Amino acid sequence: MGHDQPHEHHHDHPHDHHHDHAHSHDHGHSHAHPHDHSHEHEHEHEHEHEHEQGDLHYGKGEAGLSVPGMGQRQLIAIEMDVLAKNNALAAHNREHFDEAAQLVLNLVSSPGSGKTTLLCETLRQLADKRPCAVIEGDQQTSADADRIRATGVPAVQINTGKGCHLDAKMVHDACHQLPANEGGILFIENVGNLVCPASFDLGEKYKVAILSVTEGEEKPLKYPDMFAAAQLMVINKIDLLPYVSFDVARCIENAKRVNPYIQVIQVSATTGEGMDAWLNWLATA
Ligand SMILES: Nc1nc2c(ncn2[C@@H]2O[C@H](COP(=O)(O)OP(=O)(O)O)[C@@H](O)[C@H]2O)c(=O)[nH]1
Ligand SMILES: [Mg+2]
Repeated sequence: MGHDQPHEHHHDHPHDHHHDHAHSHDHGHSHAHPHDHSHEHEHEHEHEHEHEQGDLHYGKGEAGLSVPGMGQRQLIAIEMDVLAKNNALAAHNREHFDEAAQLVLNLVSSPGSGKTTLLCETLRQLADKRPCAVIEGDQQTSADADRIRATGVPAVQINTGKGCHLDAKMVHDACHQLPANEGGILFIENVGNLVCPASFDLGEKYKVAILSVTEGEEKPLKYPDMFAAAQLMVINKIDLLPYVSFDVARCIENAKRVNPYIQVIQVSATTGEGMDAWLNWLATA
């Protein structure tokens, strides 16, 4: 891929000339303006002709996304409403977590990066040292909660159905199913994807983004919201580095471009390499 195109990222800023169009067409009316896009499209051709022919960008309006038949203002109104309700519940969760002096971490990643494997190994290492509890989010099945329970740690599975992320209400409900965990750690494994969970505060102290070396070092740039929201990036499966062309230094550089403050730990959940650094991070988080 074109690693050496930093201008591409900087141009992708939401504040640009397309806004004027969205404003003039979208005065909060409830009916849709299907021509929003064709205008944006024409503009892209005028101003970005140096880009490859055929590239499309649907995230340049005020809402940052496109839904067929809906205007940008409508989308923003819906999103603000949903997020405001979620944020209020997340604040409520956070109060409970603080009262119980419980460290709560929201683990986010693509499917298969190794969240559950890392969790199981972490729980084994923390056994008899610190009480832990787990909330598992997946669209279907209780497979991951079963893997967690096999370690002896209480776990609640949340199935989101067609939903692509956990929200604060789900976590609130799940907490009522778990024993009190005073002074312990509550790990929340979110539904696997690098997009939707970024916007939803669950009341956690930190989001931890897990990226495995089989996924490619450019992922922080492709999914910047997730890495911007995370306190820590865990690079997992480092035991596979000899077999894949994954540039660790470049990955860290990419993550720091979207989040200069992000911390980074490299681990292998299966060989145990790097686990000490992760456990130390947990001890001081
Ligand atoms: N080689 C290697 N495989 C791993 C590692 N961590 C997880 N895996 C494997 O990756 C696959 C997905 O792991 P899982 O924990 O289910 O990922 P999740 O979807 O993020 O919860 C499984 O086959 C794991 O055995 C690791 O550090 N090294
Ligand atoms: Mg899992």
